[in-house]
Amino acid sequence: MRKFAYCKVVLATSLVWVLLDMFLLLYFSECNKCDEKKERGLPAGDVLEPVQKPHEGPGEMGKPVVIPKEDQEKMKEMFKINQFNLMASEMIALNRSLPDVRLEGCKTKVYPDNLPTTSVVIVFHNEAWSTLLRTVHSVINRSPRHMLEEIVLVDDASERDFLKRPLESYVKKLKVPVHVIRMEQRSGLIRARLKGAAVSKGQVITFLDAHCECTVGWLEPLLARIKQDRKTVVCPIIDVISDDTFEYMAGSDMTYGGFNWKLNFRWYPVPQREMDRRKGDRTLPVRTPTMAGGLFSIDRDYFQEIGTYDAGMDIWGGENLEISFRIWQCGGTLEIVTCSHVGHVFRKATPYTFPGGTGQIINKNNRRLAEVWMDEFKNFFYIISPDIGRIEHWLYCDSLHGGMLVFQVFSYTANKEIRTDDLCLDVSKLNGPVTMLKCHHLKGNQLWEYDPVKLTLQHVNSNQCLDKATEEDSQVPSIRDCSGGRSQQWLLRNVTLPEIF
Ligand SMILES: [Mn+2]
Repeated sequence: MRKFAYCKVVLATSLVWVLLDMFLLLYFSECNKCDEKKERGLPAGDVLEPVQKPHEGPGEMGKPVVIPKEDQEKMKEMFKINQFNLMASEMIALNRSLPDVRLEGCKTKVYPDNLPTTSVVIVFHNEAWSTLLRTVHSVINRSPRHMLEEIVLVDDASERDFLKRPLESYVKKLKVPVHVIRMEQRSGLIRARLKGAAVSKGQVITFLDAHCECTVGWLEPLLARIKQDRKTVVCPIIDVISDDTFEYMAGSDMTYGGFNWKLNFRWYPVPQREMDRRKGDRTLPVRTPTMAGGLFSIDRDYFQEIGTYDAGMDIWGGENLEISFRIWQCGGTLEIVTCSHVGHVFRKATPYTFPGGTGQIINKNNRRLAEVWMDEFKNFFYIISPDIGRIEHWLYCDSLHGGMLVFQVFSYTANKEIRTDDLCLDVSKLNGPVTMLKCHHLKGNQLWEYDPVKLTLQHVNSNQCLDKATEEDSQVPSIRDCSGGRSQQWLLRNVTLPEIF
């Protein structure tokens, strides 16, 4: 009887131990998710949320967030604050998982151990908590610790309270030094970036926007390229984070940066010559004429040597082309490193307000850009934007549309296209009206021969001449049999072009 009771005690205590073991085991295996739980907190509260399993939960693996019907009204209200779906952003973990969107050939590349360190400089103005901190966490979680010197957050005079004390105490707890620097008054992107660069210590300075997410392996190829050649300024491929759903969508390695004569930054397909130069290897960096501006890495000393940014530029606009022209004209190289992917929330409208309005600031910045870096090419800019300053009309058509005078400026290019921005004058049938189609550079229906004596523009494929729009049949010019009449005479106003033309 006593023996039986003894057995019961042993059995009961072992059961307790087994349960305790199981409890401990479960507790510690869950613990890697404890940090995640902490990081999901918004500044306002310590609301306990269920621990997310990785790759589940809203927005994990870069999946789109769907807002339930009943919250749609509130969602629309919140959208206005930052011009992106703030409600969706706040539902997503600050350290959400993302897919590995790199080309297969990138995943197996090996980089040297002794890469330079980088400081990551992020300028923000009234940024949302969730997007700003998601940027910071993605940098920390996806950068090798020994390459990351620090993160410098430069506050360009934000008004929101949570970006003051709460931000400072939050970043203090992170495992990488994060410094918050304040501009005393609204200074604009350039001056804020320069201040961030000045206080940072890494050999390389990496600028990021305040609503980005870095993906696995983003940093190593950027730093490796700068180590190879310190005069190379490098940009990652900029992936798209949807402003509506926060879905993560891989950007293309087949587009690079250019600009039009209004001095707007534009994406264009990577030309064949650049594919040939890389012998078809898409994992090699692409030389790009310009950068989008928000995301790039540059060697600290080289940044000084080229004179950094034009500090006379206000708020933003034009600074990305300015630094692109500066780099190329000061003996450097600008590249998109196709093995590096960073996501960015692209917005349809700017949430920022500027003294004097956005238009004026961008015009002023663009004038500085044109005057400093473009030599005679600046004429293209002034011609195409006559409201900006010295008005000088060159090949233009004026047409009346609903009582409003519309100026359109076309350039007759060395390839014999009649072009405005990236659209070309195209005609596809005899006696047909002209249309504007994307320039294909294959001549065909976009090839025009100008006769400087007869003043005609002959459409080569059809042998017909460009003729003025007639009152009765159309609003736009057409091609008709060449008659030598006045309605087929076109004056090309010249701009002085440099020797290379
Ligand atoms: Mn941005």
